Amino acid sequence: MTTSGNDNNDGSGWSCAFANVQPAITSGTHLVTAGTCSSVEVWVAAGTYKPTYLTDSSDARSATFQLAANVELYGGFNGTESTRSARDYAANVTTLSGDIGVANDTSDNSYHVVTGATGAMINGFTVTAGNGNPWSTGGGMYNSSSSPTVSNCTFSDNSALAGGGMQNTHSSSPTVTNCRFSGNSSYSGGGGILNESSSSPTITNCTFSGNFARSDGGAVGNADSSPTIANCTFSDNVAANDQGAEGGGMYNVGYSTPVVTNCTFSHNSATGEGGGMVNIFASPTVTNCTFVGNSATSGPSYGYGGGMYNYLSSSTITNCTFLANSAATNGGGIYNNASSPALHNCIFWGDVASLSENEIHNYDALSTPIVTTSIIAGGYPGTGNLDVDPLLNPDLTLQPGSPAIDSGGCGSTVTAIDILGNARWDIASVANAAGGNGVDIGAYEYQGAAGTDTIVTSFTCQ
Ligand SMILES: [Ca+2]
Ligand SMILES: [Ca+2]
Ligand SMILES: [Ca+2]
Repeated sequence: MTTSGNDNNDGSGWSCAFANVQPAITSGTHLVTAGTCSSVEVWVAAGTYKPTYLTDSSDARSATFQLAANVELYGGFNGTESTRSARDYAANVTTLSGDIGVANDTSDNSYHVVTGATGAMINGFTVTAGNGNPWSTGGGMYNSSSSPTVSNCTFSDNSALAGGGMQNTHSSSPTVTNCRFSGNSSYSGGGGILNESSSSPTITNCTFSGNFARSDGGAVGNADSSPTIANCTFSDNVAANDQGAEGGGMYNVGYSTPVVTNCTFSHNSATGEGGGMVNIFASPTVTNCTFVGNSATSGPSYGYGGGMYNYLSSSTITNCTFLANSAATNGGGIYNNASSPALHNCIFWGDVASLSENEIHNYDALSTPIVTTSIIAGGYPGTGNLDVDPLLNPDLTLQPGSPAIDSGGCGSTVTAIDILGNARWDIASVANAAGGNGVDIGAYEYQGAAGTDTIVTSFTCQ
């Protein structure tokens, strides 16, 4: 379909394309229902498209792109391609815009630009200008009891009561890959994405930047939800209000147990607690991640846990690097309240707290983190811990001679690859930690110097 098409066409080729997306989805659904096809691809040429499907015939703002099972929506064509692989979605920007009604006036825009469906796919679009406010969630995309596949999409400048870019609710677990969430905002939680009510998407190779939540979870909020998040970056996201918002990068609450691997959290901020991540009644598994320059900003009543804030949480944190995070009060690196995370093979260095405990602050006697084979500025009790400059490069990789090299310990959460996907390995000339097998401390494994360093074993470290 193209912006110059006609909805009376049959959509079988570029010369007889539809003009709007929804008639193409409907036509595709008919083909699937009739048994003509098991699935249908809808190809959409560059341009800007507005939603036409009303979920409430009395409310123009209910207009949405309603996805359908087995109808795969692909954007990014120039309108001449004969194969899907010939499209270039970066060059041929294909926008699904919720800016209906008065142009550039968001107050009359669609509540949800896109509404998902299980078995549906959306791939290669920019989704923008959704506005769920004041009462709706999921400004960019709304998934309720539906788990579509979302790939190669940009969600930008959407807003909602919650889940500004995307809301996943009632057991919705979409697969979200190679997507970008920027400039989305929510009045309450989850500026970029809010997952709630047993919704546990798989989110891979995504970036979250410049999203905002007025309450909790500038980039991502998880409530009773346990997404799997890998190879993602969270930067410059903000949770802010004057009452103490939490989790600039990620906010986990209510028995959520997300698995977060190979991710970076940098320069996120929260006015209340946890510039990088907050865990409340929630215990994520965080592996091979970096927390750099995140901040909890508002003292004296708030500002706890620049990198991470834990309350009634027992997170498992392995091979993570905390650097230059800051707290306006306590716990520049991490703040534990009735929480005892397991910190294994981690670096806490150069974090700053205005009042006390630059690196690890334990608020009460119930907070007894187990810290092992880690480098902690100022030291920390535990097996194999070091208080020595980890010799980090500006990109957080290890310099030659770093004391982090081969100083990590084994364990079930130690992975055979690091944050970059490089192998973890044992350098012959460097002594290993007691009980270790050559794994380094921190998110990055030192890759050695060619002709100098020798791998002495294949890596097994359980
Ligand atoms: Ca408008
Ligand atoms: Ca090593
Ligand atoms: Ca060694």
